[in-house]
Amino acid sequence: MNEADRKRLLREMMFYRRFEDRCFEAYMERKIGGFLHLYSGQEAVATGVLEKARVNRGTDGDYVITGYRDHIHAIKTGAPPREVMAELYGKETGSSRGRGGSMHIFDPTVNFMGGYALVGQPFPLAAGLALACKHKSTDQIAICFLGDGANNQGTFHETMNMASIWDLPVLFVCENNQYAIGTRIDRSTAVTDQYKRMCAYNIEASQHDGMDIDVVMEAAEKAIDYVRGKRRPYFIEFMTYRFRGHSMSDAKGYRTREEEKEWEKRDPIRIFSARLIEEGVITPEDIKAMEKEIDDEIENDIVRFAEESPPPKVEDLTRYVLDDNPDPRWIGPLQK
Ligand SMILES: Cc1ncc(C[n+]2csc(CCOP(=O)(O)OP(=O)(O)O)c2C)c(N)n1
Ligand SMILES: [Mg+2]
Repeated sequence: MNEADRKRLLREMMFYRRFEDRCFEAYMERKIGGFLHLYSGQEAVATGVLEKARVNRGTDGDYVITGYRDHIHAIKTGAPPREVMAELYGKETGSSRGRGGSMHIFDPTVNFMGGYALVGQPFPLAAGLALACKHKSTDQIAICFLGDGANNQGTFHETMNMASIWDLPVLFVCENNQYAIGTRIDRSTAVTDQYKRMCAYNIEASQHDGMDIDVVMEAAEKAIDYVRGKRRPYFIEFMTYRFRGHSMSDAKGYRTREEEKEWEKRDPIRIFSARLIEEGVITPEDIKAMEKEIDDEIENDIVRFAEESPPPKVEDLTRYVLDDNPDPRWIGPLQK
């Protein structure tokens, strides 16, 4: 990867962190309502995996699907950040026209297939997307991100079994942040290394550091090549940590400050920026300038767009609910 791309990746992760910090602030100002699950700390996973996937290619790209902690996955797949922020604000210009909110970002124009509130829901949907790739005989694949807590759902086991016996081209990305809301993984799960569970389904699997984007990219590239080439499922597990609470109302009483501090030392942005400085790719001054540029973009373009956009009209309440009245942007591959 050349220097310009490495710089861009650092900027992307810094942008994602600031985007989410800004969401936190807007929530405190009561401009964003409902549930809000932030991704701070886990940026290297979505950024690194999707960097190696085919994203931002309209409907020719790979399919990406995830749970409710979805803003950054949507943006990296190609959903415009303005539309993601407007969705959080519940505005008509949002990616789901303001009807979905934080947990339901959806943009089929770039094959970002959501954003789901139900834990475990994306597994079978990802298998369906992979089955569609198989039927279409393209070399597209489906990529399904999910948390460690989702792996005890019935859908997980049903999907793994089916993906294996049907040879589905799907990459399962387990973001193991070691907690499901306030429950530490060893209190809910007999086998805490999630990749080990794949031997029950004859699915290739591996586990890696999810805080170092270079490690993530290297592992993701191999896994994606495997799925795309062999037309078989693969399960990749990244060990990571969320820096904020599960959602907005979380005092984090279930974990110690010492543990949090240990993981904060492994902040993916800190690790990668230190490495780029050491490599001579970037200077601390460049990073400061980047921060300022990102702040300006988020404030003066993205947040402004969300704030100035109109809310949905009351008379449009049921619009886009039934398929006889679809969103014009979504007519196309989905309707064929
Ligand atoms: C079917 C279902 N059961 C329970 C919940 C409540 N719930 C929301 S998030 C969550 C924990 C999921 O943890 P994990 O999969 O590790 O994801 P993380 O939040 O750590 O990213 C639970 C139990 C839900 N949303 N859906
Ligand atoms: Mg978790």
